[in-house]
Amino acid sequence: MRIGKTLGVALAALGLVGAVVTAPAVAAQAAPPQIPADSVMAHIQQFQTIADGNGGNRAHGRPGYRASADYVKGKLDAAGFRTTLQAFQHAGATGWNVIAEWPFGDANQVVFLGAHLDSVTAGPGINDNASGSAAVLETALTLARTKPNVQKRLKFGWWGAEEAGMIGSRYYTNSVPAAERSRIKAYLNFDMVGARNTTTWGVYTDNASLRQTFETWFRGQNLATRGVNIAGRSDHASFARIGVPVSGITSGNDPCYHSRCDTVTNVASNVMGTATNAAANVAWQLAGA
Ligand code: DPN
Ligand code: ZN
Repeated sequence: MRIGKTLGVALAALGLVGAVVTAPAVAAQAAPPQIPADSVMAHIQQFQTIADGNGGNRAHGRPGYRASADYVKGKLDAAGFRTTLQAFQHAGATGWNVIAEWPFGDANQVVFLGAHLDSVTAGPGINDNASGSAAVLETALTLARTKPNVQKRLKFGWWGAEEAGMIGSRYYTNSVPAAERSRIKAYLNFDMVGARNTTTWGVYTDNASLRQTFETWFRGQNLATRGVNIAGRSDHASFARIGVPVSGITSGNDPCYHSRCDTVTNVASNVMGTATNAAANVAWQLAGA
């Protein structure tokens, strides 16, 4: 039924209703997305430029953070998302979470993807975590571009002040009304997903079924995985705390972790492409696209 409906929509869009066409060429429109690495790297470059123009970082309370939030929100707004800048206070400075909702699918069943948008003050934070921010952003933009039929509601979050102790995501989950908590069926975290020379992908072990969904996708790409336990070190912990099933992925070791050299040259295009397609394919699957 799903294929029939998608096919019909695709035919209508092409103005081919009533014409004789071969099915395979059109059915390809319902396939999971293939996101070009270049599209993701364009965001990475923008985050680097933002850091360069704002004292070399994108940290909480610094102008590079607000510029990062404005960049993400600007892209989402232009793509037709319903977006929110959620302000919070931490250490005498205002921080912001950027939240976007794709207003289709069952609002009682939410699939949430997120990444922290802040860097440390020491550097531009490109692997940590322009990488996850760009992967989630391009996934959201691809959703808006391709408009698959979704059964569940997709939401996206870019968290502030993670480096100060998951402050933004904790603020968000504390603000979620109790009735809404059980509607969030999965939260997937993307933190450090672009490291050069990544050979084995880390998949968070928190939830067996979500973990398996990622692992199956990586296996299909002939990519090796290992189970990782990030515990309380990133924003999935804020969601786990309110009872949401969580997972996520991360790339390999990173010698520039929390340093000045965590620049665009610290991430690889092919790794970013893999991370983004993992995010999108798993999100599409979980949302029943
Ligand atoms: N990205 C680290 C941080 O924000 O400091 C946390 C982390 C460690 C995430 C290891 C993934 C893997
Ligand atoms: Zn991080």
